[in-house]
Amino acid sequence: MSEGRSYRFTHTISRLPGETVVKGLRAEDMGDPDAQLFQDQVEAYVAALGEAGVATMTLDPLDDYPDSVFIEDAAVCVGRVAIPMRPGAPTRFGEAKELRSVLESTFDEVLDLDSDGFVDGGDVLLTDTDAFIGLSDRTDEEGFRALGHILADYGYTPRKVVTPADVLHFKSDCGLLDSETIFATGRLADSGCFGGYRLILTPEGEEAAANLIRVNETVFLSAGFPRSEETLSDAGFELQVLDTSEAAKLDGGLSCLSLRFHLG
Ligand code: CIR
Repeated sequence: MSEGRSYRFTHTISRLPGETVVKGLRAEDMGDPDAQLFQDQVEAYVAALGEAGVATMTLDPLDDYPDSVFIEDAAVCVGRVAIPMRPGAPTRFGEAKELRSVLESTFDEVLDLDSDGFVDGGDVLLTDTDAFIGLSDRTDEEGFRALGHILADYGYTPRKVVTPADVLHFKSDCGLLDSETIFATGRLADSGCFGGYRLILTPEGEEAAANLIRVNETVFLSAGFPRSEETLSDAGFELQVLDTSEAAKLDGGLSCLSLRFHLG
């Protein structure tokens, strides 16, 4: 079933952070992000995505939503279909509605979750065949059921998994490297959730490197994780290292900063 659909993309959508990004949610205060530097980092990220072979779209900041730069949480995209999420943080719930007109003009179909539950895109890892959906502080059983129901129609097997305690999103701790291989932290892999996949473990102490993305032939990795870089280069992946220091201050990483999809 659609070999490579989990990482072969033609398009991305990102959103620039606005001035209010300094009010973004965080589990632990490491200081506010610098709004200008954050914007520069998102622009560099979008340029790098373009070099990986996708057409990029960059949306204006939404000042009413300090966390809206983390656009991945507001929708899940499968081919020509977009599914707005129901973000689990009250200050983020409206982001999906703000995104809707862009989704409607970009995708053939926009499908709504049939649920009062909650699900954040950051808790959803799509492989070519499976949809891992992590229950977390942001994603609940009802959200899992509703999203799993839609994704099953597109050939994905929904797999209910659990985001580790004290970890924001399932994908904070893992990223897809190819159709069979996942880069994951030991604390997540230890839960045994990745049966059927080859795992490369994130080196201890470099857990934040796990939130990587693959786009076509390029694996994007956050800067500052030399052992992860070595491990992934040795495994034969083509790496592009990007500075995500400002996103990290709000518990975000590479996957959160774009919606990636294939309009084939
Ligand atoms: C939040 O707490 O919702 C944001 N500060 C960070 C969201 C990161 N998104 C992601 O991991 N997909």
